[in-house]
Amino acid sequence: MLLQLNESKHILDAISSRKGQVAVLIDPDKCKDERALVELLDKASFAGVDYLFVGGSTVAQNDFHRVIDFLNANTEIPIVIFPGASHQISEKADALLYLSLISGRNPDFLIGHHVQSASQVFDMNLEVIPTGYILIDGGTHSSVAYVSQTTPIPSDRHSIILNTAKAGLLQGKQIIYLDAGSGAKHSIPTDVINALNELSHPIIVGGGIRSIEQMEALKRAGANIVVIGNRIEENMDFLLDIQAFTSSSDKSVSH
Ligand code: 1GP
Repeated sequence: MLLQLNESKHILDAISSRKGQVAVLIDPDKCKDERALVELLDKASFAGVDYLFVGGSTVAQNDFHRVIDFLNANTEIPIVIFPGASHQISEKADALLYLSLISGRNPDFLIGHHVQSASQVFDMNLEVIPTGYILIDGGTHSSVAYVSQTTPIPSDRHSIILNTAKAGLLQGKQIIYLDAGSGAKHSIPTDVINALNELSHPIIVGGGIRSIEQMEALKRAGANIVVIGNRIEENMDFLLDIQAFTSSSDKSVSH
């Protein structure tokens, strides 16, 4: 049988189309309660959230599939996999951020997990988005740094961050994802995003984003997507504030 790589680009085009989009990160590890998920979906859809990112550093396969299946059946918001490992793939999502942890030097997270799942992913009806994943020091020892056994780049080393992003793009990555790690004390500084703007590729930013002011600043600096995890896990009503943020964004303007 001839394997066929899926070449659709709907989600990549949507991500590229404008700055200041919002993704809510759903960690299936923490979603045991279906009623809470229903409430989250209601509020996320009211808030005009653009994407649901699903994944995590320590997620069990059955929890991953349970949550993806539930989202697939219950929301129109695009589901994008943000995988922590090779078992976090499903055709029921709209896209897969095909992450390589290019700030690290752990071969498992540069190519190892990819080889394990390549045959399955290659044959899936799933948009695959090559993504250069750069871990930046956010002032805490993050789960992803621990699990990947890699060292984040200090946030003031702009030339290392820029050269890492450039190397990723030269390897064919379509997006750069800057992550300060879940629960970071300091989110990605806006001057890091400014330093990458010359690359003219979409930028996703996450880790430690807890206020609308931070979201506004990251959007102004040029982030295409800001990702919020913990802040919403702690209090879903933050989505009501996000509604004001998304409705003030001019969705017709492309950059
Ligand atoms: C996704 O790691 C982030 O990139 C999520 O971080 O949970 O701190 O929002 P928070």
